[in-house]
Amino acid sequence: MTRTDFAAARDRFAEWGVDAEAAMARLAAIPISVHCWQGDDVIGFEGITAGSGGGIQATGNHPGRARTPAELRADLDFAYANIPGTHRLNLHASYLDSDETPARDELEYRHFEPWVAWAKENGHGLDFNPTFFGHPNADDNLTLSHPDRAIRDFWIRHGERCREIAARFGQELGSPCVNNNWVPDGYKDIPVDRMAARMRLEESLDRMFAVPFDRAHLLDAVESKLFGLGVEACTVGSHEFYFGYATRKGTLLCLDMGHFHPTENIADKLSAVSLSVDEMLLHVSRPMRWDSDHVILLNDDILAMAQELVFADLLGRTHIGLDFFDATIARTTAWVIGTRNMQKALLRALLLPADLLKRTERELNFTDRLILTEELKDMPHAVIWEEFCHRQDVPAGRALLNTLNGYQASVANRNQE
Ligand code: RNT
Ligand code: ZN
Repeated sequence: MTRTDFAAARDRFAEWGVDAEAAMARLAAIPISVHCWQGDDVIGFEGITAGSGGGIQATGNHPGRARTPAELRADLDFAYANIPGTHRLNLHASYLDSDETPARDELEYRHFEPWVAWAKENGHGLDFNPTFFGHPNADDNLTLSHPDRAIRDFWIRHGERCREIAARFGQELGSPCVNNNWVPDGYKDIPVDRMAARMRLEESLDRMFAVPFDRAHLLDAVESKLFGLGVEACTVGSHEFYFGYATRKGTLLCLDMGHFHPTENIADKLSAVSLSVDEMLLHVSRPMRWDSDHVILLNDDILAMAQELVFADLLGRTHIGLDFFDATIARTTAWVIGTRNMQKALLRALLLPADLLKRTERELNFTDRLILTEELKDMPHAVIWEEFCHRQDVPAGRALLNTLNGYQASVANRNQE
């Protein structure tokens, strides 16, 4: 690509009243919260090798899985170096970096200090998640809604410890830490007392969230789900449950793209939810037939969602997190391609003439709306993207292929015993 290519593309956008420079500047300022768990198939560093549990599953056995926090950080460093912009890391509580082996309800900030040091050094904000799965106390796929009070109390304590840790992350890094709560709770077969389960979940959450924290340090989020493996009949924390909870209690609502019926898209939900909830968290994912968490593609779902964020002016109160895990391909490549796809989708949205498009709809001119949305698909977005990568000093095209494969070759001999 030459400078002339870029200048020509920029002029074509300008003909539509779109400022490509401004679009790139906005994109550069949008942090994506990259999820640690793509790097090691959701296993974590507690020494439990049983796998993730809770109805979520990374499938595949590609060589190179990170086995230690140091390896995971090295992989992340590589990934970030190939993603334009400055981004956050989304950690799960099971990813502690410590010689100690604390129980989940004994976790403390010090068990995560190396992550904070690394984040400070690299300018990454940190987000956090209690880990309510992959643990003997979650074997029934019941945690915060478990009928046994002792088990509920254990998970409430875990949630409390995680809020303390997350708040400290936010304080240390000078950027609020989004602490997202997803519990696997549900029933394989048709329950007869959904109400009791939901009341227990609500009560546990209330206790967990009882201590107030400064919103400059900690933002609590809750994540709903439709169903999971082993909990096909009922999920206690359904969309209605958490939408209501977040609205009433003032937490963030996390919308995961894989957690709805297959023909629903959260692109349609964002504007609706945003009228009741102040801030939202996204888990950008790609469900295939079920909540399969495939690496996100630059497909219609992602494009529609990004367009909603831009057109409805929701970027300022939406935290964009990723949630996919594929172990059949190079894990660092999955991070890089998935995150770049989220950014490409945002860039395309930022390069649309929003006012012009909105006007056609206001004027009920659906014909022009159709002409414009379809014609604009052929605009030279790729040229702007390549220029953006170039300015941010990250590779694109064939250079990216070589870089990604070169790194994978360097980790492929990691022994997975
Ligand atoms: C599970 C949820 C949840 C997890 C992560 C690992 O269905 O999407 O967000 O994927 O917490
Ligand atoms: Zn999720």
